[in-house]
Amino acid sequence: MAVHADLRLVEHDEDGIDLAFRADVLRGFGERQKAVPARWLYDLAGSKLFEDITRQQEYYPTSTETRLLETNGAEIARLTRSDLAVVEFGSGSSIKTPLLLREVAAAAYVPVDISGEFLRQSTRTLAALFPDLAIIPVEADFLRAVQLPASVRDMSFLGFFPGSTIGNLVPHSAVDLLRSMRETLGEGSRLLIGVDCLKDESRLISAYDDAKGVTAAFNLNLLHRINRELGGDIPVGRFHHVARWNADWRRIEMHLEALEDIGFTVSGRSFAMQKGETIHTENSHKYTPDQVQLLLQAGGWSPARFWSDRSNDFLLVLAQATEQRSAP
Ligand code: AVI
Repeated sequence: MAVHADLRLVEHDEDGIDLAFRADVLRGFGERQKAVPARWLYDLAGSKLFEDITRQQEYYPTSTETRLLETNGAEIARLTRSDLAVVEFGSGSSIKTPLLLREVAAAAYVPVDISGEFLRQSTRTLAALFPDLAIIPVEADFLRAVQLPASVRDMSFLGFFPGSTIGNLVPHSAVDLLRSMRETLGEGSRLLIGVDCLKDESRLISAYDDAKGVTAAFNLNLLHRINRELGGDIPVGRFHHVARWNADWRRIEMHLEALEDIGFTVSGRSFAMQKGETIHTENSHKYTPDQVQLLLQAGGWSPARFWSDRSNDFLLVLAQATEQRSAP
């Protein structure tokens, strides 16, 4: 087993409060349309609930992408080099990673994730599955360029960004992220990315509002987290989960809707919400293949190969870092 710690610390105040979390919540609650960045949905409980979502029958992206990786793994391996370091962005529990690591000739695996606890857990699981692989976790916000550990710097890199997490960013931030990944991985690198495609609205709504209420619990967990970590007294039971299709932006939006007029405090600041008012907690953009191509190109990546399922529900794309040269 080769597990190296290269963990960066998130900034906390003297009471152990995550300063970035508090700043985002207080700013977001002060806006006309209340909103909290979706990254805060993923504490340990949120990450576990998300894993549970991926097992719900209505949530097709995970099963579809898994099949695409299983079916096309050998071809992906042929299109990538040996002495490879697989760098997974937002690795979470690294559930799909074994599918890739079994196929490509990887000498090292670098999971990059903001959740340290989750990162450590998944690192242990993968180390047991791949005893000869160097696993070098990096606790960092992958939305910015990340400095890769010195021990892998001479390897060729395959970025791995499955799950259509790119869809959780508004398009201009998605392009910024692709550029950051290009900066992190550098010249000659490749990126394997999964993107959820535009489809029938009713299927999308049930995928984000499953019958067992797992997505609802995932969304409401954010309020529990705020209460627990930021000293809040939000009456969680007076909110409910809403999944909406926004046709202009071609995205599913998750909101937490107040069921009655309420008041609460967070970190000593008071907030009020009227019945029907919402806190916007997540966007999940859905793209056509042409839009995926444009997004990647704008982010500094040249798509080399697209794989899709029969119903074109989901796309897996292998792209290479576009050579940097002057424009004509
Ligand atoms: C992580 N991300 C790609 C999921 C999605 O489908 O947008 C998050 C999610 N939210 C609710 N269900 C799933």
